[in-house]
Amino acid sequence: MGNVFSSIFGRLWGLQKEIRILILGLDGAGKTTILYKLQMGEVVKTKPTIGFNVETMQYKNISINMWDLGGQTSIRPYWRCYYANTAAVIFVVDSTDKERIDVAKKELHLMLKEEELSDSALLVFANKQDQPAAMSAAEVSKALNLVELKDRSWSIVASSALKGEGLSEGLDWLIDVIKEEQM
Ligand code: G3D
Ligand code: MG
Repeated sequence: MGNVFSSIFGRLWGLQKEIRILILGLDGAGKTTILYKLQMGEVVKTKPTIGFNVETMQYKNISINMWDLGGQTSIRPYWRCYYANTAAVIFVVDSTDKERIDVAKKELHLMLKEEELSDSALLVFANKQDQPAAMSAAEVSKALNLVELKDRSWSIVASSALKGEGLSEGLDWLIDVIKEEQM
């Protein structure tokens, strides 16, 4: 994964512009594991001064904000300060969590309605593919109703953060889109 790290973020680095990415998903989906797997450096957990934890990561000109969705509707208005100039949203799904896939769907679509995210590309990781009971990427895509998304570049990629599989494929796609649409 060290190679993945240097090639992907080396390419982002070359863009010479601050890039903001949000990594979202229900708790336990695998967001933190994905960041560590990509060797993004230290993940800093902020003190929950306004009622929720935002983990932030800064690497060169990439700024990543990451938080857990679900059951947090009352504090959602505060998230706006993190939306501005967001190039991309990475939405991580635990593909084994069939019980909460509807919650994930609701949260995803609610988030994408935000005006400030209207130009953001969307990458979905159908994570935990190493588990036998995992839904396939196609099944997750259907459950999240991704085909309903209009006027947005999106893609879904099967991943196993545990094994480091699918991550570079997904990020490669995302970087190409960011380059095409925002540079
Ligand atoms: P979050 O940051 O989205 O809340 P985490 O999720 O990254 O903390 O991951 C939650 C749990 O799922 C962790 O297990 C982690 O190891 C596991 N996990 C993450 N990605 C994968 C994956 O691709 N496959 C499998 N099998 N497990 C994964 P623990 O046991 O530490 O709670
Ligand atoms: Mg986490």
